[in-house]
Amino acid sequence: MERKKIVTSSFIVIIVGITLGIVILYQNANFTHVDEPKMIIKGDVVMSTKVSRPGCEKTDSCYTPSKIIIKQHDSVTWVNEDVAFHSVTSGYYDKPSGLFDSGYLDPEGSFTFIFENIGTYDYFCTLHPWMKGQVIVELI
Ligand SMILES: [Cu+2]
Repeated sequence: MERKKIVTSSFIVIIVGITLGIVILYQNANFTHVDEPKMIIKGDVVMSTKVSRPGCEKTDSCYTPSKIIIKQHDSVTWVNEDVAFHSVTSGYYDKPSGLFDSGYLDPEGSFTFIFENIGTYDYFCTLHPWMKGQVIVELI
């Protein structure tokens, strides 16, 4: 009889252990899910990862797309999907035009500008001279 008791107790301990294990696993899985970063804003132009190092200019992919064509009075939203700071600044690296400047954009940060006049607008990143892009604004 004593042996049966031990077997039953062991069985109960094992079942409780497995149940606890499943509960802990489930909680961890849930926690990981909640903790995942979410990109809420969808950008027209994206600064993707690793553009803070030279190289993206070779494939014209520092800003993606590097050239965007819009209609007059439309806006463009840039989203920083990199882990480094970037900016969206009108003009050229040594010659900002002063029309727009996002300042330093945090990772996941975004910047929107409405283009009221037709024309071709070059822009760059104040932190990374190789990062260049262009907005072309056409008549409606
Ligand atoms: Cu940059």
